[in-house]
Amino acid sequence: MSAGTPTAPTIPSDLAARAAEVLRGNDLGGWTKAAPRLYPHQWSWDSAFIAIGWAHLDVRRAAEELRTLFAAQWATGMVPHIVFNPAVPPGAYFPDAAYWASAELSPAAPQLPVETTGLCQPPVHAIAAWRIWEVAQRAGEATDDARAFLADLYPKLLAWHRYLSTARDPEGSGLVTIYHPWESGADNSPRWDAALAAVTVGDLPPYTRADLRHVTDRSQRPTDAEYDRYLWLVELLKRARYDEVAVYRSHPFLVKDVLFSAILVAANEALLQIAELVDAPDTDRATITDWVERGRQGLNTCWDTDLGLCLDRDVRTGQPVVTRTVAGFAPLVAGGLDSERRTALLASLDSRAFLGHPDLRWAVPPSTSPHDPRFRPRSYWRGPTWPFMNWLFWWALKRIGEHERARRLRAEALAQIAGAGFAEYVEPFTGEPLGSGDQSWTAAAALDWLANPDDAA
Ligand code: 2M8
Repeated sequence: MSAGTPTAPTIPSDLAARAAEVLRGNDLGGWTKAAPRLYPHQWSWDSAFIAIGWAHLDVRRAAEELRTLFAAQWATGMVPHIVFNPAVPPGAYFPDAAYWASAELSPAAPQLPVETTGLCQPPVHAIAAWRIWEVAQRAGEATDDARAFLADLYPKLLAWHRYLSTARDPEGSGLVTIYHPWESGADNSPRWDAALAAVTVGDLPPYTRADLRHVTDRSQRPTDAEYDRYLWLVELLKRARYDEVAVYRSHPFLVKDVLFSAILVAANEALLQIAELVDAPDTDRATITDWVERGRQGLNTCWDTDLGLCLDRDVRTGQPVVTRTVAGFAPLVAGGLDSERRTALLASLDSRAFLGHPDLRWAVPPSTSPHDPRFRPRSYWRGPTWPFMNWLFWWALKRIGEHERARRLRAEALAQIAGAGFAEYVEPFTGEPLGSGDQSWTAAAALDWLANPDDAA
């Protein structure tokens, strides 16, 4: 099936039931593992997408997912990228809680026994919280409980967004700085190659990777050289005791991440809706509105006319990061586009570099464009397609009124899940499922799409 061919996928009637089984299988009561073995902890942005899935099964359980995550929020407002599962034996996931030692090193970290990493991930949480509310409303479950959940979460979300808009953007650029590729969620994307190449790995204690025990085909996971750099960056963050000012002064990896920043813009718009619902003070609303505007202006400064994409910026060199990845479509997620920018972005999306590539098995965006020289179809964020990314772009297209494109993307993405199962990621040409099976956020995306057939466009 080529990208240009209209598809009429057959969606198995039990797909929603199977998706629900995946979530239930990964449910540890109050929070959900990102995947059964490869990811046995609670991941921040996975959790937000997972909550959307839960909303279709049990609104209270959906709310609980976010509540558990935010119980581990740092005093700085940061929502940590992983909240560790104390029941996981040492060595089963690496680097583990003891390695990060966040409570020992930083007064801002949550108190033991809660243990987390010292990094964060894209802020999709307000988007998820609002989606839960929408689902509850549709199901006639927009109860006092659901409203109380949003009222309770609102100040935490505000503190989270404030942290990102200040500590992570001391320049006031509207763009969020990440300290580590893990913060982008797109770990080994070519977006990080140049900044990582500039990192000199120092005296790193020996370590054993746990991921390769679960995914034995090494080509699907980051390389050892990449892992050395990931761990060296963690080492440096630990030496700075996770202190933002110290990190900003000395850290060798500081990059303005456009997709992260665009998600923050969209999340701020969701936060405005929540603010309205919970009757937050006008001053909060004015602040959030400023963040939205600043974020969009920041993204405007990252536009690359030749590629028709938005590019990350390396803070250390001041240079744009020239790559063709799905992150380049960040302004579609941020919204508020003028017609020229919108036309250019949609042309890039439809082009042979992305959805119009004739060899795609399903017309869903590859993480890295097959036209990028560093494209690798089986290697993690260097080419494969990611079901929850399809959800994010479907949601974004709908939000900006591109209903027909959203409808097509949803149909193709569902056909992919019907064909490849609840895989973590998928080879874009062959449709081979890669990484972990039974990945929670893949199941959550399926549940959200299947619960609302009228929501297709
Ligand atoms: C992947 O990242 C983790 C590190 O955070 C890993 O490779 O061990 C990424 O795909 C990330 O976006 C995701 O949140 C996580 C869990 O699904 O796995």
